Parts: sequence; C-alpha cells; structure tokens
Amino acid sequence: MISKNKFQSLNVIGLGYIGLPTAAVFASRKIRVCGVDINKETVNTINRGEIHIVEPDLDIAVHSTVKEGFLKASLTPESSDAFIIAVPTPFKDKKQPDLSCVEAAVSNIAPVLKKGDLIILESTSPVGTTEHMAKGLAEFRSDLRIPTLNRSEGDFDVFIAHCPERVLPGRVMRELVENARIIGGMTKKCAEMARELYKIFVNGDCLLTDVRTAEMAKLTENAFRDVNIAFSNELSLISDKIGINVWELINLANRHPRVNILQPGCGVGGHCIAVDPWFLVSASPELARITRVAREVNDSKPEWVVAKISKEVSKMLEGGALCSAEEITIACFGLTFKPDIDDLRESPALEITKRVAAEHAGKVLAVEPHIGEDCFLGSDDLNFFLSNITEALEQADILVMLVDHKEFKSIDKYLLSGKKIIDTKGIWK
Ligand code: SAJ
Repeated sequence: MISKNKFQSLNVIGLGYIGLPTAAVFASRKIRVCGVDINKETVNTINRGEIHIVEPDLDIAVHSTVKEGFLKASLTPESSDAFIIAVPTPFKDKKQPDLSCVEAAVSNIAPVLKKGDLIILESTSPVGTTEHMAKGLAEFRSDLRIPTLNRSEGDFDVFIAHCPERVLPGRVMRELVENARIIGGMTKKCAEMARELYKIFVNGDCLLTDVRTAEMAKLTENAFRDVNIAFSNELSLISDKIGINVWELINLANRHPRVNILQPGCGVGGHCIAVDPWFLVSASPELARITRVAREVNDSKPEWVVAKISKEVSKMLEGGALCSAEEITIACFGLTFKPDIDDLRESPALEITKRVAAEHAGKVLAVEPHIGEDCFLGSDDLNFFLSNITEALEQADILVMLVDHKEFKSIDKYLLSGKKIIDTKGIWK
C-alpha cells in the first residue's frame, strides 16, 4: 500500500551507523529514499542490496528495500520532499567541534532545495549548529525564505528541525521504531512537519521543542551516561587499591531503590559518549566542570590498565620462573569499543592492545571474534598478532579481558586456571 503521508521522497545524507538504518526503515514504509554518501564503495555496496556495517537485521531491510526499488544510494542528492542529515560531527584539536561534514552536506543539498521542503539535522551537534546550518542554506539560497534563528516566527518557504538520534548500536533497527524521539523545530510549524515525517515509522512519543533545547538534550543524555560510567571507573580504581571486588560492590549498591551505577571497564569509546560531552565543555568550559572531569577520568582508564599489565609482567619476573619479558606472552581479549559489535572507533581496548604491544618485549596476541583479519590488512601500525580464543588460551601467560563479548563470557573457567588474569569487565572473576 502506498503511504498517504505528505512525504513521499527523502534524501538521507550520510549512510553510516545511523543514516543507513534510518534510510532503510523509511524505505520499508514505501517512501522513496535516496541515500547519499561520499564513499563510492559504500554507494555501490548498497546499490547491490548489501551493507558495509554490522547491525542486526539491517542487511535484510536494505536488501529488500533496494530490490523493491524504494532505496537507492548515490554520490549526489536529488530533489525530494525531505532531507535528513546524518553525517559525523567529531571534534578536532583541543576538543573543538568539527562541523565540516555538516557544512559540506548543506552545500550539497542547497541546489536541489525547493519550496515546502523539510530539512532535518540528526547528527549530534553542539548547541547552535542547526541555526548555523540554516544560515548556510540561506546564503546559498537567497531565493527561499529560510528560518535561521531558534524560535523564529513568521512564514517561511522551507522547514528546519533538529531531531537527534538516540539509538544504541546493536539494537538500532528496534530502537529506531520504539524509542521516544525529541523533535526541535526552528519554528513550531517546523517541529510539527518533522513529527509528521517521523510518525511514518516511530511508535514512541514524538516530543516537540525548539532546536537549541533538542541539541542540548542529546548532549545531556550522553554526558549523563559518561559521568555515571566515570563514577564506576573511579570506584574501580579505589576498590582495586583497597582490595575490594568492584562488581560485587556495585551490585550491592544498586540494590538500593534509588541507586543505579553503571559498569566500569577499560575506558569509554565509540563516536558518541567519548565525544559529545566535549561539546558541552567547549561551549562553557568554566561551567561544565563535572562533565570535563568525567571525560578525563574515563579517558585515563586505558593508561591505568596498561600500567596494571606492566606491573603484572614485573611481578612474574620477580617471581623468578621466567628470566626475561620476552618469554611472557600477553593475550588481550576484545578490540571493539563495546561488546558484541564490530566497531573500532575510539576504542580504548584497541588503544590498550597497541600500547601494550609497543611496550612489551614479548609476544602480544589479540582475540577479536567480531572483526575479520582483512580489516587490519595493510595497516602499518599493526604491532600485535591476531589470534583465536583457543590459541590465545594455550599460548598466553597473562590474559587481559578488555571487552565482554558473549564468546568470552562462555569460556570454561578451568581453561583460565594457572593464568595471570587482568579482568577489566569482571566476567572471569
Ligand atoms: N560503557 C561502560 N560501562 C557501561 C556502559 C558503557 O564502560 O556501563 C562503555 C562502553 O564499553 C563503550 C562506551 O561506554 O566503550 C559507550 O557505550 P554505550 O553503550 O554507553 O553507548 P553508545 O556510544 O553505543 O551509544 C550511546 C547511547 N546513549 C545513551 O545511552 C545515553 C545511545 O542511545 C546514543 O544514541 C548513542 O550514544 C549516540 O549515537 O549518541
């Protein structure tokens, strides 16, 4: 059945972890979607009905929507009823936001815009980015009346909104549909138009607000999680020093009806939690004090893990069973930025493994069941050996648990006996 919605066609700019699933879900609701990406290989892969990232159920959605003709990929945008921008917003030197991908997307869509179009920024952005984007569009298209200020009033030719994505990698296809959605409009009408678009597939509540509040809400959510994880990482350092099992400690504390501490680990990675809080800090350095310290605590955890491994090596040598560090093999379990995904972006586990391999005189193995060896082919800075679970358990003297993938949780405990274990996730305790 063809949708009766005002929106029959859509461009999604950026076909990454958010853009591609979003494009596929709209296309599965019979909207004609043109996904735009700067990477030719990505475009070709999608046009073959295949995907370039790992996300449960995404392959099925892309395959069927491409086959039915509702989804296609292209290097350039085309005229449509709505545009969703889902490009990266990383930070550059000194933790300052890098908006160059948003700016490039704006200059790409500007020529094809027409009266009545809706433009949505989905990328997580510092407060003020949607207005910056609108001003950019207004410069390119002085023939269109474009709202450029938060809470603008009056009649305009195009509608602009910020609707941050909030889905969790690994559960994207489900969360896209089920999660509540924050919709910030440059005007009230802009927010209402954006709600009409998202209601095509969103079953959760659509919560309308202005663009600045929507931008700030997304940063707040990720900074809140970062601060909570930083607290758990701080507890893990204190507990280690005084000989307490931090996971037992947190489990007990969390039995209080109003306490919910997250889990410590080897650090915080990914392209969101490890990045977005800096947008708050860079906007108000003198005010965002807890946010900054939390970032620093989480960012310093990998260093602590590396030092702990090095201490374990020294202890083994002092024990006298081995003469030199070269005889000691270390196996690091997990390289991705969190469990059960294939994403290495900002991964503290990868950083730790590389650093250990650079500093340790003996062999360093890495076990990562979610990444194929070809991913590392041609990489000049690969200074460790890729291994599998059995080989690593046989060869290594020190086992370092970095990422609690389900494959590692099910390792028989007797296979770990006799090994020195550094468990940053508390699964082999
Ligand atoms: N981590 C811990 N301890 C925990 C939970 C996570 O150390 O208890 C670590 C993970 O190992 C990982 C990092 O934090 O290295 C981030 O993982 P995550 O699962 O907390 O978050 P992301 O980056 O995958 O997704 C987050 C989510 N935000 C919130 O939960 C507030 C998601 O909903 C957002 O859509 C996403 O950021 C985003 O795109 O901004």
